[in-house]
Amino acid sequence: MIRLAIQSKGRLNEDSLRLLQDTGILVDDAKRKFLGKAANFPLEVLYLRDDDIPGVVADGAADIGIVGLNETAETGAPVRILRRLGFGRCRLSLAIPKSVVYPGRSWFEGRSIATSYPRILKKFLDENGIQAVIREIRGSVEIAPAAGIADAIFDIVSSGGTLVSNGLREVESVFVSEAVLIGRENLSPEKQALLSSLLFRVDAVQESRGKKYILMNLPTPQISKVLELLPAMRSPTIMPLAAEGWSSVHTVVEEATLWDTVEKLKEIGAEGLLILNLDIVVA
Ligand code: PRT
Ligand code: ZN
Repeated sequence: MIRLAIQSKGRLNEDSLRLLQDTGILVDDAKRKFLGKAANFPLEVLYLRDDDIPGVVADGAADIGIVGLNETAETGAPVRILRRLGFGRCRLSLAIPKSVVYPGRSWFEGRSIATSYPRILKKFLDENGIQAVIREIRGSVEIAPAAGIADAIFDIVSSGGTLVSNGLREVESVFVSEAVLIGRENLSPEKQALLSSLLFRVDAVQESRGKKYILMNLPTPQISKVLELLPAMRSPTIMPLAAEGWSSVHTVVEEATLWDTVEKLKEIGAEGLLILNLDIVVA
């Protein structure tokens, strides 16, 4: 049995559960439950506040966890970053009142900065030789300058909307974060084997995301053009059609550039394009 800690509610909860679901592991979405058990994999799920996850994994109360890289860095817990998971993307930035002229980092010298991330902020200030007062506050950091609590803030930014609506301006982006899968050191051979099997599935899920499966018919002489057009297409499946001089080409394409690709394929004579959702790619 391997034990995974995930956020019980909040921004990472849904994506964490979806990742498990995509790996084919069935857990009940028991938000009010503390500990759940997967129906078809030797895995327990511990639902926690995100702040507690790195410590719980480091202590061994859980073996692995899904949490923001920001929380992992802030706690300084001795855990391994096993995988970057591509959701919960954000950054930790310094922001100042928007009316203030910003000459550069030296502006922070002698100022006070409100944050829930004192450790990451201190590292940045030390690296830049800046002496500033760190005021640690939990929650609603963005109101600190208007409330006269601090001159500036150091906080999570995603769209930037919260800063704007509080009259603040992002001036330094310090730390880039996303959800990560963390693990503790020294797993037993049994747990290590379960972790390897889980990572294998996670990698397959990640590999499949943002991709589509495309099938098309093409005049056979055009096949070399299709290979030029889709350099990512390492080994497309090419099959002759019953109609003389035509082939069927099947491959995987990136969803982000799907429509550009479709247009170009049409230009070189592709017909009967079929675009399908892709469940899993196992490399
Ligand atoms: O209850 P618990 O302690 O578990 O949750 P929490 O309230 O501490 O954390 P939660 O659920 O808000 O966030 C969990 C994690 O999601 C964070 O640690 C980050 O890794 C990640 N994440 C990604 C974010 C954001 N994006 C984000 N935008 N966490 C917080 N925010 C906040 C930000 O501070 C700002 O105040 O959302 C607000 C809106 O951001 P803008 O820039 O889009 O306006
Ligand atoms: Zn939290």
